[in-house]
Amino acid sequence: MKKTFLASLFAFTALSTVPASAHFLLVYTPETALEKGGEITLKMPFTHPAESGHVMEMVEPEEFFVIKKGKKTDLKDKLSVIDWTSAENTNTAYEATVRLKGLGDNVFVVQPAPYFEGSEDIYIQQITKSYVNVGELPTDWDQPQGLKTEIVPLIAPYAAVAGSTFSGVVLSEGEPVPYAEIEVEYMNFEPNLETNSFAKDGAWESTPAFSIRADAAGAFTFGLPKAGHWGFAALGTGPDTEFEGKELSQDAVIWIQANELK
Ligand SMILES: [Cu+2]
Repeated sequence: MKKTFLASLFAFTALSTVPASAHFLLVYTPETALEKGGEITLKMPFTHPAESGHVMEMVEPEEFFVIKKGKKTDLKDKLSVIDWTSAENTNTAYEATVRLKGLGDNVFVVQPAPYFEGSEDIYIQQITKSYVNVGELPTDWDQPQGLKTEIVPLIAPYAAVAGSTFSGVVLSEGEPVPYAEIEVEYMNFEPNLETNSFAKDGAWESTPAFSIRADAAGAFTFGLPKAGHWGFAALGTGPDTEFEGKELSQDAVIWIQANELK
């Protein structure tokens, strides 16, 4: 009896003790479902979007590309350095302006260089995907992109609905990751593409950082209480576990947009 109580107490503690500040690499554009193509700009700060928190210094990403109709196009020459400002600080980030041609899904992938997090004495590398659809033609969103680690959506990331759910499967080298630890955050402070900063006021007064687990098959489902952009980060699911003699957390990040039903 006592043991059961303690076990449940521990389970509760484990669920409710969530890192107050989760790191997320953004690959942000305001509208992820477009009627037609044209130029869009993606902003890529490495920061804490739920609280307009610390912006971490970014160096040039190792890879930046888009996949469309299964074809990979390198976009590294589109990257340029910007300064990103949060309520806490300003630091180096990246942006890219790209032209979307034709109908279908554009799957943007950033593989940043490992970032050294001094407070934890580890490197963090968040391999991040975001999706922009043109003309309501689904082409690529349900496919894995062959990344070292990634979250494969089971619901189109640009067509999720507020009040409904989002589901995905966590993969490491193409294989599901049972019971993967996933952090979920809401983009509470709207990014301003003109000023390269977060909005002053948040959509919510306080934003919980949600910590969930995938199931035995590496799949998870999360309810989306509010319209907007949601980030999911599977922690340490990549095959690389060491960088320059230190522990590396190679994470899989996906961004989705929950829409209000009209
Ligand atoms: Cu941080």
